[in-house]
Amino acid sequence: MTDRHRGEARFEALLAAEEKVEPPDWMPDGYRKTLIRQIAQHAHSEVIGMQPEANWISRAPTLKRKAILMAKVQDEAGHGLYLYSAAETLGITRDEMMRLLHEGKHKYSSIFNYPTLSWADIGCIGWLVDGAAITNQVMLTRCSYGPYARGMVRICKEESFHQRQGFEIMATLSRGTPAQRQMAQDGLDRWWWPSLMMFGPHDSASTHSRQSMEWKIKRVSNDDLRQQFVDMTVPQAEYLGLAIPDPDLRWNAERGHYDFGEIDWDEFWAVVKGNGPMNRERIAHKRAAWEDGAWVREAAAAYAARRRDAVA
Ligand code: FAQ
Repeated sequence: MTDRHRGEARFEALLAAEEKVEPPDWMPDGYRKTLIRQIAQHAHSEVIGMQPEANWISRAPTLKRKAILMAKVQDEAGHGLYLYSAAETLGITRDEMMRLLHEGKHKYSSIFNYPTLSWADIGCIGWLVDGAAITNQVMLTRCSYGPYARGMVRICKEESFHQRQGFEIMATLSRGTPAQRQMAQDGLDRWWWPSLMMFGPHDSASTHSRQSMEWKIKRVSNDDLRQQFVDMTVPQAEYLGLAIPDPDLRWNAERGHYDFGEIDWDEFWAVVKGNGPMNRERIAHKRAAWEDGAWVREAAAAYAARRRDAVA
């Protein structure tokens, strides 16, 4: 038996036994490539996702809300760092991931290409966007790749808190003045469909799902996760007294799930391909931050080199 055959057999055995594949283990090239693509995309989403929220730090309605929002945005930066570290264990450098993002060769979640126009949008990001993110990420705690799965455990705990803070903002606005209730409804009207798009194309149009599920990277399909999110969120909207902007939404007793309308897939693909309302601004801001921070990276690298020399 060659080394490659032994590696392949061990990889298959790990998957079958529900054990984790770890960085030194042999893995198929496609498995490594898929993980780098998905984890890098996920990390970029966390980092770009800081922008729409940071837009409201200086305008949060109270000092307490400002402190909470700052902590949340910092959490997202932390998630990005765990995820970049997880991707690095697969043999790609952080500089390379940044280059690919800045050149438009790496994607990030479509959701962060929409603007945050009011304070209610911060509530909607927590309630809906973090809600959708957790729905997707709970399954990733069972991903077959160890560093990604372990990173997701901590991220999910923090995302749950984020979801609660967003829901609390929405609850406060919904119980407020007519203008505040209107602001909450307007936020829901604009964030509902983009939140459903976060789960990706229909299973029939998903290029990676079948293979990723065979490799136990993904555990639940895009459409099944989207359905879980709708079933969880509709009663929450009812509790808030807000109307979900979908005339086709209704409970289907036979299926035991909510039926809902069709996503505008032309809009989804336009956003994914770089033509959403905020794509250009998001990448321009990200690149400027990377360039402005060059001196910090250089100073940190020089400090690390001096310490190495001192130890040697
Ligand atoms: N946006 O074959 P599939 C967050 C692409 S974190 C852009 O189904 P896959 C935290 C997909 O990449 C949110 N592109 O792909 C937070 C592929 O293109 P490619 C991010 C999308 O990978 C909250 C093509 O379409 N979460 O929100 C999208 O099997 C608040 C075909 O799709 C993650 O990244 C999309 N929505 O399934 C931060 C979770 N959907 O790569 C701040 C990890 C699909 O071949 C504030 N990722 N595409 O060029 C995943 O679970 C999966 O990658 C999916 C997509 C489910 C997103």
